[in-house]
Amino acid sequence: MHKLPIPTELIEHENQKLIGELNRDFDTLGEKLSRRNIDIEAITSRTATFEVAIPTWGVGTGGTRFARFPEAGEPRNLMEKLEDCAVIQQLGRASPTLSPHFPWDTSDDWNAVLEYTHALGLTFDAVNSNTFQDQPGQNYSYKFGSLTHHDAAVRQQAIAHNINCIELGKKIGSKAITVWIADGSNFAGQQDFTHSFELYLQSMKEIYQHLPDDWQLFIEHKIYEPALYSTVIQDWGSSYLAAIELGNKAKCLVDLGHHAPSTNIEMIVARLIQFKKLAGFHFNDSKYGDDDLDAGSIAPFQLFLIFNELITAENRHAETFQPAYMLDQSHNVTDPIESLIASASMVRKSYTQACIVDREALQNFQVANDPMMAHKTLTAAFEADVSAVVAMTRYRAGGAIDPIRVYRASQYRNNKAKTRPQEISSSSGIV
Ligand code: AFD
Ligand code: MN
Ligand code: MN
Repeated sequence: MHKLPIPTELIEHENQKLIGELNRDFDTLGEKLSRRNIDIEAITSRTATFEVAIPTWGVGTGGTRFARFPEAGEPRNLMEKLEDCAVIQQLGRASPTLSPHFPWDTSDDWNAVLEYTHALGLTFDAVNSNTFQDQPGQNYSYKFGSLTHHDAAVRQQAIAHNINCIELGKKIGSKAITVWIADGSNFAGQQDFTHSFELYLQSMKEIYQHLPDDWQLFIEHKIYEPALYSTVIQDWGSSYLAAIELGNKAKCLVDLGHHAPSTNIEMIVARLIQFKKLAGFHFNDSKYGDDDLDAGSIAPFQLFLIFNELITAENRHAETFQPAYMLDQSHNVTDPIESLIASASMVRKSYTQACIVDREALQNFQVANDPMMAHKTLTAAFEADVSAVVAMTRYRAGGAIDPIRVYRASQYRNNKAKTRPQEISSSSGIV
């Protein structure tokens, strides 16, 4: 095992100061839960199994379409991104996998990348293709679309890129590709909705043919942006239709920020689970659109309700139920490492809360047409402070009881600022 970025002694030293308090909080919670016939140890073991992938693009400072304010010590290449992901995992212990984005994550020595990744105790999750941006040296522009462009040559270029992503993914041990396209229109009348969807299906079928048997194809829908009037895969309906057309290996990925405000996302999740088409999630939070804020920072109840659907399915052992979980956020005003640690912890917390819902009581109240008690049963789980369980999973796995405190004490970013110079440009980032 490669030397991990944060000194183990520092984690132990900081944990020593907090373990007494954590044990007391854990015991108090254990006692409360036992009154509801819930064994805290069983819940803690279950929580420890919940993992969420880190996107390689998440460890850099994000940006809006107005500007990006890069920080000193930002990772400049895949190896440095890997190191930052290792910090997140070392302290938080909830995110041992990472999701690369091509061609952003290039390397001329994939063996070295793999060796370093494994030495840091990490592995690769789903790969992501990028046909929403032109790359230097590319023959054709994606300005007017990629997989759905009118010109077959542009579509072929986009298809070839996706196939290339699968090939790269095979080298690094991925088992899925996520396809999000920016194709759409800005003007009523600009695009023939039916024709563009036909072209999409045609292109995706070619990509699908190249999927290895044990791979999956994740379709990510998004209601708008950068296309502002219509997008080709605007919602879960189009995503579902495409997944059905393509076959069993194609599923629908839900990015929490990709819906109209006030959409009942947990219902979409329930439907996709019922019909075996839920691929997984890109977790983040939002108030207005694809805001890419930290998971659970604005609408924690919604996050809980989504996990409630997932746990319902997990408990039923829903056939083929193995969703992929990832954080997809843009950190514009915080240190990305801190935000990603906090977000991974937040999704674990929601998962834990959903695990302690008294499902038998809930079902009985539903059947008895008692909305008040059904609601109270559900919200009792949301109101429970299960942070001690989440902190205990970190501690027992060798992580930090208070990971942000240890991260700050480690001076990791300041030390990196000495070897990773600050980018001067203030170009716009991912929107
Ligand atoms: C864009 C999209 C989407 C996608 C990401 C990476 O909004 O969330 O997952 O790019 O491809 O931000
Ligand atoms: Mn996303
Ligand atoms: Mn997005």
